[in-house]
Formats: sequence, C-alpha cells, structure tokens
Amino acid sequence: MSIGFSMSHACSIICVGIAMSDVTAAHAAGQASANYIIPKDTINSGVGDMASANFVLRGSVGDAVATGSSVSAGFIANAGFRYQLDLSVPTMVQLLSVFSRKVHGAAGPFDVPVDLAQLVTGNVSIEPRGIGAGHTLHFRFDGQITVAGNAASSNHLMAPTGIATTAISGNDVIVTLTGIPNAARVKVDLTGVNGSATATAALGFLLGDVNGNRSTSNTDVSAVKARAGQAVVQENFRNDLNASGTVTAADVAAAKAKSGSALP
Ligand SMILES: [Ca+2]
Repeated sequence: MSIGFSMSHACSIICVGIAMSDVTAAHAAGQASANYIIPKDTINSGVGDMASANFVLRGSVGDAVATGSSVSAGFIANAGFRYQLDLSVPTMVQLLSVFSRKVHGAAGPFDVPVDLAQLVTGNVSIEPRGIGAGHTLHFRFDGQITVAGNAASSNHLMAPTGIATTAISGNDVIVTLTGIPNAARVKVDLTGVNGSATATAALGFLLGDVNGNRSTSNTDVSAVKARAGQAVVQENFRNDLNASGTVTAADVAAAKAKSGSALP
C-alpha cells in the first residue's frame, strides 16, 4: 500500500510518495505515537495515493519540530533530517438518508426522499420529475466526506443502466445519473466512500407519477392540472415536472403524454 506524504523542508513544500513497506516502525501499530526510520532512498517524488491515508511531514535540518498536529510522531531519516508527522485518516461514515434533489429555478431545491428499505423490485420511491441534465441523488452520511468513492447504477434485471458519477458536498456524496430511461427501476451502489463505506439505494424514475403509486394515470394528470399556475413550494413541487419553478401547462402536457405508463 502506498501512502501520500507532503513534506515541508527548509520552508518549501514538496510532495513525496513512500510505500508502507519502506517505513520501519519502531513501535507496534495502533499506538498514539511511534518512532519510524525512513531510509532516504525510499522517499520518491510523486503524488501520494489520495484514496488512502494522508500524511504531512514538517520540519527541516536543525529546526524544532513544528506543532499543531493532532496525531504526530517524530521521524528520523537516514540523512539525519527530523520531521513531524501529521496523520489524518478519512472519517469512517455511515449513511443517514438518500434523496433525489432537483433545483426548481428560483424556487430552489426540492427533495424526494428515497425509502431505503425497498429493494429495486419492491415498492420503490418515485422520482416523477424529468431527468433534465441528469438525476441527482444525495447520499447523506453522518460525517464529512473526503473521498467520494464510486457509484454504479443497474436496473431491476441487474443490468447496468445509465452513467453514474460522484461528487462531494459536505456530508453528501452526490450521484449524478445520466442516460436513465423513463419508467425505470434503478439501484445505485456506492463503494469506497471515505475509502471504505458502502451504500445502496433503489428508486423508480417515472415521469408524471406525482402520487408515487408507480404508474402515471389520469389521477396524476388531474393532480398536476389542479396546481397549474402555482409557484413551487414543498406541497406541490412534485407537480413541477420540468423543474421550472412554476407548475404550468407544460407540466400538465408532460403528465398527459405519459399517462398509461408504469414501472416494470
Ligand atoms: Ca400515479
């Protein structure tokens, strides 16, 4: 395993990479601090593996070791340099919730919560709004996300569907799904969040199914029609199918065009 080091030496910052096997630990793992010997020829230029732990080495010849690290250890390289190690390990996180978010113009973002108890073949939550530039699923965790990890999307037949990409926003991993067809059951699997956490969510994408019963019918069309002309608020945002910020005739027409459709 490689670990990344950033080294401040004589007031300059350089990045070095070093393999774990090159570090000689004088103390057992798990201790709050330890002394290590780093043979000088084992420090190589390069960018560290950001998916693993990050270390910062600070100090210079003859300098006192810098302070301020939360976890630190003295280092002695064979050349006689002394460094301080700042060790930061990505926070272990657990999933709290998942929701499908769309920004309705000036009205701002509105979220459809995803029932995490449902399998992709079950009574999944429904996103009735159009895909636009992509569906965005927020996977909300209980701590700061520093490594987004990878997402994969599949349908109810376990076949890959669409393209899933990940991004970080605070405690959220945002999965953007593109290329998802209408009337689709989709399962998203996240792996490697902050290095090791995983999460799964399944939902249905069915345009116009504003009452979320997994079929778009005249009932849905009537519901959208009844809210035509309304600015988007929490009570009616599902009816703004094109996420413009107002429920309009275009939304009624979109629902009408899909009337009779259903999830597989
Ligand atoms: Ca419906």
